[in-house]
Amino acid sequence: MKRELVVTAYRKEDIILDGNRFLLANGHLGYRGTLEEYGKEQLVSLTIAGVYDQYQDQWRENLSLPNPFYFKAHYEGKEISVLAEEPLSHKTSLDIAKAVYQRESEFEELSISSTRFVSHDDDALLGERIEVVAKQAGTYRFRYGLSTDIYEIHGPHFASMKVESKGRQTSFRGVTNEGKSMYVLAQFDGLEGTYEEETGLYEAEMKLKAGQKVALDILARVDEDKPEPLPKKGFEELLDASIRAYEKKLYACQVEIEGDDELDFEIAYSIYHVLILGDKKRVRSIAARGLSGQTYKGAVFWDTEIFLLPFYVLADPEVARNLLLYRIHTLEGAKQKAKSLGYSGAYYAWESQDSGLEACRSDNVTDPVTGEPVITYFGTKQIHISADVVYAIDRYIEATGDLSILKEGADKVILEVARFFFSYSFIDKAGNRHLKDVIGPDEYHERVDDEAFTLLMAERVGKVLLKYLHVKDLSEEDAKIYRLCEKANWAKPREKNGVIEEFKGYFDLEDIDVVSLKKRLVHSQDYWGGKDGIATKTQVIKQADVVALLALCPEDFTLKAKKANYEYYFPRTEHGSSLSASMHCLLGVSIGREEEAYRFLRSSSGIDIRGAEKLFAGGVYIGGTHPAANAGAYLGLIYGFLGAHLQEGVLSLRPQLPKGITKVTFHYQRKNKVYEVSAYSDGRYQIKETKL
Ligand code: IFM
Repeated sequence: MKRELVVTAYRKEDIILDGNRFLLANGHLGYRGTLEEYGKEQLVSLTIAGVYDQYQDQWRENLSLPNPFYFKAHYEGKEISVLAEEPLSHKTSLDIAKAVYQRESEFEELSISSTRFVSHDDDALLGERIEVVAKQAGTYRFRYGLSTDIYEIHGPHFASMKVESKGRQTSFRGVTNEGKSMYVLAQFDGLEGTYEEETGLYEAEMKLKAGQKVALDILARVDEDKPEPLPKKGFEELLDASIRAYEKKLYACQVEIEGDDELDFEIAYSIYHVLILGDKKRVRSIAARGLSGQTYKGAVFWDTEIFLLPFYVLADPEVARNLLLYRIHTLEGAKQKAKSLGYSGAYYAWESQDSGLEACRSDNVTDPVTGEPVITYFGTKQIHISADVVYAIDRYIEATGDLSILKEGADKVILEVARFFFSYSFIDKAGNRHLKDVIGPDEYHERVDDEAFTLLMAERVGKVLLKYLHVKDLSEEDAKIYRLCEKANWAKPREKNGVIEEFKGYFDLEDIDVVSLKKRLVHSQDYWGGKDGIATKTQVIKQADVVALLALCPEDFTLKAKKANYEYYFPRTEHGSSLSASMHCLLGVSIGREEEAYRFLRSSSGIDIRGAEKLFAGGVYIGGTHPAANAGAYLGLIYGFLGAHLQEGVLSLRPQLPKGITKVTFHYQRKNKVYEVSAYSDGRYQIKETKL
């Protein structure tokens, strides 16, 4: 069973990819998989979740902190690093069963190896051990320390910074443009370097014999508002504690696949990338690019509710609950957004940060040739986000039976979202409610009317409200919303031969296939949607939209409808978003297109290993890890192929394993107990309690 991602060659062109695929994180902090000698050009970044800052009128984004793991070696005055010369050999690895990163590089003059962790035991902590073996006798110089040469997309975010050294420790205090104090404290043991005030780095020079080894242990911690001391424990003890804590998390959700080693590894790798983002301690959500940097402003999208939540419902229901609590806590922001646009109720931010206010901007995309903004309306028109939040609350309660979330404020979320949809919609002469001027998950067609996904998800909000809220408990004003839900007559999207029209007028657009359309691109990074994109006036869509609707609400559609819609939309979908594949996988399995579904599964599960995803959308860097696709791979396997269904804590399966797979074993958590499920190719399965 392979549980290590290993890359054995050094390729400059993979610097960004490696930063993503070797990422370490613990739900609170993330450290990109970059080498010690790297700086901001190589996208070095220590990221913290939930802390944002805005510099001048630039995009508000999550913070990047100083890098405690900077280290560069010199031999006889010459820099020895992958940046200066080709290494004789190079190996980077990530142990996804332990959440430990390692690097080994061999040069003529020395070899360097490192072991790194971002602690799963104490989430403020991270550590690294660097070892250098001299291969030639001579003078070696090492520069290391807490480097402020960090990657920021829309910075600088620290209005003031103070770096000080006291013996083996360096402390950083930065105050952001928004006035938040951040602290990083790093300790360097093993080398007796001299501190340089100007750079904030240490320099150690020494004569070494051939074969002689030196080691540097680095421990660092990150604090908000108030600095804390480092623990008085050594590197090994802390590394060990982190491994044990991570193993416990993993044990509760591990998956093993017999008969398909590649998928087995990719699913394990996908789980790693989702598991390292969950935070049990804090009410936080998960950003679209996780903790891999500042792409998408570190903001939370519908990705969390639709793709990540079903993973956590099985893997760690406490984290799932926290994800929903985040939406409850940001209800005020959603209400303010609705109000600012002239609506009542709660309109959740398309790109949500700490307060829930809208972080999405109309200049999110730029023209790759002119550099001018391509105006998009995601932030004001992608109203399905509010319905997605309610959908997730409903699914969470259905699966766990945890009605207490309603009292925690989910009842208010449902009510305010319903209020929003009534204020956004209008009633035609026949008494049907319509939603005009919206954007569905297919973002290439903007400002369309009666978008199917949005319309049906909005209708669902009313049903959820009637299911969980009781009119007798509501104020007179709120009872009006209840009654509106009872009698609301939502318009039905048009259908042709059983195919649901994605939005009004969609069937009248030019019908062209994706490959032919692509030939119309003038620049490879041109944005396909917006006002003048190549897809705008065609039926080519960005990602699963109607397909997503059918995959998410399978009980509402017949097999015939699922087949008709899948077959119609599949060839018209560009899959320009990494979210698309898993929805196709889920629907594909349900209509017997297993082979295609398997290909979609692999496209999600291998996404961050292969790094084949788009790095730019209309000139804007959108790289990083893809938590929603990683979670989507899990959904495709567990909820799709295995047909898992959790109802009030009781799990049932309907296994239809992909060809060649003989057995899938997975763990899930329920009321602090871990259960092991084994599913076989003949459709049998068994569930038993298990212990670490
Ligand atoms: O939420 C998605 C959206 O559906 C497509 N663009 C990227 C976003 C973040 O993953």
